[in-house]
Amino acid sequence: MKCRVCKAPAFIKLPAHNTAFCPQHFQEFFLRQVERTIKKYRMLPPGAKVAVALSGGKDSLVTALVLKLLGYQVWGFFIDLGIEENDFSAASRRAVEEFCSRENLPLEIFSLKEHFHKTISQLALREKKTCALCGVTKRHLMNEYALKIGAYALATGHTLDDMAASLLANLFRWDLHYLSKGLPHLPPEPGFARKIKPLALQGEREILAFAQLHEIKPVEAACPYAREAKFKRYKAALDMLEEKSPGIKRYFYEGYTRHAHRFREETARPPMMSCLVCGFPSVSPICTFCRTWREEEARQRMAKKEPECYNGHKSFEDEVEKCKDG
Ligand code: Q46
Ligand code: ZN
Ligand code: ZN
Repeated sequence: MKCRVCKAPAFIKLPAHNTAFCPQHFQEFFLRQVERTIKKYRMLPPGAKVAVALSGGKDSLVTALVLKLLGYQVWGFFIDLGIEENDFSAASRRAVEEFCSRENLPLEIFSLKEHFHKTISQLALREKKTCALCGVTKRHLMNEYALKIGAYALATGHTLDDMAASLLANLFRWDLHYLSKGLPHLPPEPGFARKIKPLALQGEREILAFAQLHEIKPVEAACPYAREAKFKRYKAALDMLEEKSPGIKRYFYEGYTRHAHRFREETARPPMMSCLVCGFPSVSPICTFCRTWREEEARQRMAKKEPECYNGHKSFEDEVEKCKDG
């Protein structure tokens, strides 16, 4: 197989695009593709300041590098979750620090242990839904960081495989709320930063090849709490379809982005109020983040508040129960 442009030996074959490239022309192709995605979904104006959520995995590191190469101001943000099993958090932190120092990118590290004297590992001892609370935690802190630095948008490393698999999962459940929120660009709302996913149309193979080309060294350890069996099944089903019909994942997801507004009309937003502790929008008087990490402060605030403001929940303990139930 030869490079489509220069006929040198191919470094990567891309069946979805019915083509192959040498390293140099793959690099140009990949950057052009991401640039098109950014333009297509009007994610960023030229040279904008972008907060990039870095986990230490290849997808978020590639997102940061691509945005840098496309001329955006990248500000890295890493959350140290304090997961000691598999050396997960320490190894992730090292991967992010090494990457940012090599690429000369500013990096802010937020340590849960330093700020709240608690970690995800400790939380996991008493909470069953570790991943759900970890997700809430990350989303809250990333949003806070993007707003704090005045970034035009908050970028995450979700790939085409991620977007297509969650679309499939949400369709199977007919989860209209999530079906309205699966777009690669979610505009800002009061209290919420703009959210973008620049790799939303890029497949894992291409991203892996780009990471190898740039000698990106992602964390190899896996989070011990990952329970992705169901999500992996959706990915495997899509991989099987992609093998038979190259390009089908992209067709599936891109088609959705044209029709997502139909789901939006169907889903009413729950009434928003401001969390009594952090002031960010919340569906209950104290947001899940503050209930989880600022328990004492949350308890004090709830004690001062009149019961009718509690959405029918009379005490902080009731609020915690509500959160546990999902
Ligand atoms: S870090 Fe957190 Fe993930 Fe680990 S505890 Fe679950 S959500 S699996 S991406
Ligand atoms: Zn070439
Ligand atoms: Zn809060």
